[in-house]
Amino acid sequence: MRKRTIVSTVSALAASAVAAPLMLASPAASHGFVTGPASRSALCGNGTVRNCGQIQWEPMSVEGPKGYPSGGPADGRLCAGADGRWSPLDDPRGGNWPATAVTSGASTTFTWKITARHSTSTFRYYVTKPSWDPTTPITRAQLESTPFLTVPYQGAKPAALTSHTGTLPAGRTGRAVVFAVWDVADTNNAFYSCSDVTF
Ligand SMILES: [Cu+2]
Repeated sequence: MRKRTIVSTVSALAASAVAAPLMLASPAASHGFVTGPASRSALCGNGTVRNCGQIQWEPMSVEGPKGYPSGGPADGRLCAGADGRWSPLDDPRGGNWPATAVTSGASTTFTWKITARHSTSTFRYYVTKPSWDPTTPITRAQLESTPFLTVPYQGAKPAALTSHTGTLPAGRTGRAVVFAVWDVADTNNAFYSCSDVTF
């Protein structure tokens, strides 16, 4: 009897030892981020940009409340999905984030690395207005009110490597930020991503 008790205690310990790392691992294993044109998360995750804080370890985790623009993250907290852990993504860094060259009015492909394939409503892509000041955090007023690209999924799950192609607005010069929104269908959350580009 005594021996049985010891054996079952040991198995319970073994079971919890297995379960704990899995529970810790799941947040980092989830979600997704824009790899091209490189998002701020991607640049922090691959070491191109330093002093990013925790986002460097999990660039795929910029998740916040959905409902942009009527809901969602507050102005000035859009790039971090209003998650304080990722607030360095909202820091304009004096307008000096590395920017990917894009062509105004041309077809452009946006690529996500997706590590958890959530059932999806839409992917939406917004760009800053020509009047945007790159030295200030991004607000709704600084973004075009209509996405230049909307991709409906109707609940389907995106592939691990997902690409969407759309046409950037014509007649643009200088720096801009593409603000990408991945609306998850079956949770209250969305993923947010800011990519600095230069026309
Ligand atoms: Cu996820």
